[in-house]
Amino acid sequence: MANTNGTTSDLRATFLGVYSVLKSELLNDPAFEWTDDSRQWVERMLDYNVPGGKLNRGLSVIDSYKLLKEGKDLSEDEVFLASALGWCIEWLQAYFLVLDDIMDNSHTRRGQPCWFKVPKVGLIAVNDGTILRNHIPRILKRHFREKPYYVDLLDLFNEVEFQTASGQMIDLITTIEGEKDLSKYSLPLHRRIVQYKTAYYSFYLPVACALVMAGENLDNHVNVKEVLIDMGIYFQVQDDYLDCFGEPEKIGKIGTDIEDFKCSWLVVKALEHCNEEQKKIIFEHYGKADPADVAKIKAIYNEINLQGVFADFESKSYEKLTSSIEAHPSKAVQQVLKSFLGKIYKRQK
Ligand code: GPP
Ligand code: MG
Ligand code: MG
Ligand code: MG
Repeated sequence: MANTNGTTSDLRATFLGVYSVLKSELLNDPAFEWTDDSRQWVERMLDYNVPGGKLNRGLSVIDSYKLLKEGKDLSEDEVFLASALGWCIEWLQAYFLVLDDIMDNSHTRRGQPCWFKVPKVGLIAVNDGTILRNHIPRILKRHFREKPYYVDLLDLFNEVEFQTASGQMIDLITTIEGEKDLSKYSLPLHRRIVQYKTAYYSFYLPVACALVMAGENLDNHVNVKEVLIDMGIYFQVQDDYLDCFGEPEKIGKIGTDIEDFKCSWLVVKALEHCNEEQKKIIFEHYGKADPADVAKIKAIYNEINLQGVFADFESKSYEKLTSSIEAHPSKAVQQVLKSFLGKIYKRQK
């Protein structure tokens, strides 16, 4: 049975089964002298932070690998390996989110308090992030060491992590206290931030993992990468939109972009569409924690119908992405990209 993500519930169950295997390997890693306390801490930390999301990135590795194999049935071993790579991306995502929530001073994530907000966790979460990050090469070493593409995988994860951390850096330094300057917020700056902080790890990485596992050389797939980066940018614009206009119960988090003075797509578009009077109000009240300031910004977003501006962007992006996908010579690759786009178009969470 296919659910709304186009993934069968069977596949999801298999994928979750692989999580249990990987977790138990990590909790018995011979490189550390475990105690009951330490094992329990890591197990609780993993269960809290790794499997609770939509799992889109992880499941996409298996979906993409299948499509690249053009309908041939996958062996049990191939399903396990594609799932393990999918989980490496989910681990990477967990690591990013644990730290991002501290940096963004967020409250909730996936419908529960952010990990650093949990009693007795606090800034231990920083080290937990480091542990999560270190689990990735351990998973890869255990399951892929003998593969001819092992180095390519390590290199891919390293490159993508560097790109993401660099994107996060520019996301953060635009908000430095005392240097807040809305006049530098523009569409090109927004694009640069979101391309690096989101698109590589969320969109390029799952397909790149599947391509590497299928024996492909990534240098031969630059055009696939370009489409995925554009899709990732569209995805982060949706994230920025949902931060303000999404339902917290559906997206599982409470937005903080206005309070945090983020270079969000919404504020960039608001500055483009507002009149001088509204602009003055935005300059005065953006980036303040007081709910009264936030309400003033949201009122302007409504006055200038940002929801309509976004709806327009959404349909235009869909059209553009679809035509770039259809320009690709391989039908299998087209299917991979279309399945990605289908999963995120008009998403509410
Ligand atoms: C999403 O930004 C970007 C990330 C989660 C990457 C974080 C990278 C690190 C190196 C820590 P966001 O803050 O808009 O995401 P969300 O809205 O989910 O908090
Ligand atoms: Mg955040
Ligand atoms: Mg952030
Ligand atoms: Mg966000």
